[in-house]
Amino acid sequence: MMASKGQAMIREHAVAESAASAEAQQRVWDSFRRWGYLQATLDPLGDLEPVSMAELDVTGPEAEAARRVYCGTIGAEFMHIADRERRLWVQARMEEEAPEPDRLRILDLLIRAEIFEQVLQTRYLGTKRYSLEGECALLPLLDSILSAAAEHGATKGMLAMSHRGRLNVMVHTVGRAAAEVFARFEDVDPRSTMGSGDVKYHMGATGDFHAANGQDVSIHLVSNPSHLEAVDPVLMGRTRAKQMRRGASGRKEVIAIAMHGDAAFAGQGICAETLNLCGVPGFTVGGSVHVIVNNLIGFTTVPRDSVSSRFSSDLAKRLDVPIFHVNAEDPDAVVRVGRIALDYRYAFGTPVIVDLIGYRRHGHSEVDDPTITQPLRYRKIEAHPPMWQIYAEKIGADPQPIVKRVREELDAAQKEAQEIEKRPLMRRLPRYWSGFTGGRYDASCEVDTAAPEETIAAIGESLVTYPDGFHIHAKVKKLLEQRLEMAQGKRPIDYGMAEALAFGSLVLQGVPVRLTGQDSRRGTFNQRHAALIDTETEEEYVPLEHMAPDQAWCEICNSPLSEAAVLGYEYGFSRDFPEALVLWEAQFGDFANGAQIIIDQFVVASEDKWNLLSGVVMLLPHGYEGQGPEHSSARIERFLQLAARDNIQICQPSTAAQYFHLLRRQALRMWRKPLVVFTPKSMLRHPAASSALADFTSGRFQTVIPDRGDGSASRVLLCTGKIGHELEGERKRRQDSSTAIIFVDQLYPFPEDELGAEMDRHANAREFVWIQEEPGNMGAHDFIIPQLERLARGRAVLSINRSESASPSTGSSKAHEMEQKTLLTLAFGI
Ligand SMILES: Cc1ncc(C[n+]2csc(CCOP(=O)(O)OP(=O)(O)O)c2C)c(N)n1
Repeated sequence: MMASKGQAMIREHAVAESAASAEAQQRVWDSFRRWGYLQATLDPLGDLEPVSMAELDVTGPEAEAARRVYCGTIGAEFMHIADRERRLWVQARMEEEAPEPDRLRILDLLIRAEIFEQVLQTRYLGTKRYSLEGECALLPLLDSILSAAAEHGATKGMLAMSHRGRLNVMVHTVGRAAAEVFARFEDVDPRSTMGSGDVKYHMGATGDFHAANGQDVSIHLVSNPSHLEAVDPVLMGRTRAKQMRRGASGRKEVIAIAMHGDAAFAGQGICAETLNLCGVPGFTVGGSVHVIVNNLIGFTTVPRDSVSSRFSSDLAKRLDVPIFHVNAEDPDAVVRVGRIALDYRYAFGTPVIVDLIGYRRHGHSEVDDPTITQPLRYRKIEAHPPMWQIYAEKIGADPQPIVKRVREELDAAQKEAQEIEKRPLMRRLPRYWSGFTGGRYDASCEVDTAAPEETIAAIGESLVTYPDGFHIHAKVKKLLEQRLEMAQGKRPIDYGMAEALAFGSLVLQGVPVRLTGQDSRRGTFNQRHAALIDTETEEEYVPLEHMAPDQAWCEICNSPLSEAAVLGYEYGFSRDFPEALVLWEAQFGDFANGAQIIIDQFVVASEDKWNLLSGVVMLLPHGYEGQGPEHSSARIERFLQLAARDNIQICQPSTAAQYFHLLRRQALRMWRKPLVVFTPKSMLRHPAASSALADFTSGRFQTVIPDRGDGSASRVLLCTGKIGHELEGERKRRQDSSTAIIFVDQLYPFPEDELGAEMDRHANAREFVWIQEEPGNMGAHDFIIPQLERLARGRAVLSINRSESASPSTGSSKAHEMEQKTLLTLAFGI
């Protein structure tokens, strides 16, 4: 039967109305999806007030349903993610019915966390432990994250965190025995820690986590310094190294979990630098998990004074990644978020952020009174019951039997602690560290670093070979032709080629090479050209990756414009790839101080503090060439001041062959020490610094380059780096035969025997003159003069340098030239 015109109109009207109402409902839901987190109930103490939003000022059943999802104890920020599939993924997980958690497992962890702190408090009153109380939900959160990771195939969890709750996490997540942690509170024999070791809440720890599904996940909590967040890039570098060791399944098997303080995450620039590494191919770890242990305070400073936006997590909004805020006093929501976060990481391979909002029951440490600065908040906290009590009541469980059992366990552990031998615990390193050594230098570690002539020729061939049809840039083609001639002994070998030969020979010997830095693929000074670029397609070809089918891998990557995060990353990488040559290159050495915390806290001190070795190399272009105060000095003086007990090596190779042998020495010796190399700029292609092929096929790195004369000089100039070549040029110009020039290519460990012998050889010398380009208060001056005075055996030791200065160099190239001329004149004139 045909419908009448009137009936059809009614139907059309109804359809339009329902479409309009579906659209309106959609709008309501979308408003909550986008803004709901601003009105979510996130702060257990209610100090974080909801933001009033016109978009959320709606009523009706749809609004109520959306409000329940998005303004409860989870606040999800995900609508800024550009990829619709990812937004829909988060939306679906938020809007599905919350799964039933294992509430007794949660309760057990909450009780354990709290009672552990209480036992420490009563037994070791007056010691700092940086209690987790107020944020005990961190334990169920980590439990949920790691259990989910185990289901996804993770076998290794790499964790980093600062002081807060660290001891608790060591016991309950990393699986260390409580007795072991207690033992660190007992008196340690001072003779075993003098001048080394670290406080208990910085030490790393390794153990096993027992996931909910019964699987074990091996956990490593990374050692970290007091400098908040400095460990972040180290964690990422270590994770990448461990992933690479496992090959294709590495990203699935190894997961990085970084915990942050709310004040530190907002304030420390290294967090931004580290997050920015996440999607860069040479640095990605396939998604890291970040937990902000947000107690809404940093020491005595409230969020108003420590972050310019509502959440300290806002920093992470620069990335296309979800942020989940969650009220720490709703443990069911906390574990749900942990699960969603992990599933997201495994679905999309990006970082994910969990902002766990709770409070801090005590002061910054337990010996600190917080009522002076936050009297009202702390009055509230004092009246607030511990989380496990609230939770037990909520789920209707009797907590007392668990409390009793945990207390008994911890009492027994504390007794056991008194019996444990009172010395710092040394951790066993992974197997791949076996054979490598640290400690004091011993000449028996030296190895042959020369390469046979045929090998050099073959490497040379491979280095200049690229696929048929590859459109090579005319300038690069010329450079490659020259490199081939260098490898064939037809022209002297320059630094760029020396480095390529070092890398090429190492990968052929099975030693992997990883070099990162700003513009490192081409090289700041147009000297490297590790990647050839097709002029028609911009396709890249890296000859070092195609040397031989069974070669080791070679990664030469441009890095983001960061020093701290990238050096931290490479330091971390070197910690888990000791058999590789791992290098970080500064654009100019002057910028390395952007990574000062990494240098001070990790590179130079980690062996002393934590007995952890690294062979990371820092390439720092250095030299006074009239380019101004920030393009002259890598601050030799600072590195020398940091050197003690053979903790690092500080070298300035004065020729291409020296550089070749130095790099190979670093990789092939089993002695693992960070190496700081002051590298050249203008000298990169200078004939005086180039070397003959024979210097690569024989010899090794010389810590001291003796004068070429017969030892009859009456005056001896000692120097390091570029100035030495300038002095040699000046000596030649003057036809001076009474002056000797000695290059000190290794400043530390100080080559006492080699330099002493060379100084002794100059028996007629009346004086020894240290000459440097740097001002008198910089460079090697203060370090080396006392050493020279000792080795001169009573003969005069003088020095020539630029006048003391607050800034490393003049900004005027004319003034620079005059100064440089004066240095040379003085060198031969006084
Ligand atoms: C780089 C750095 N600056 C300053 C300090 C001193 N300091 C130690 S803890 C702390 C407050 C940290 O607050 P937050 O990050 O919120 O972590 P919480 O202690 O509240 O867990 C400060 C300023 C430090 N350790 N590191």
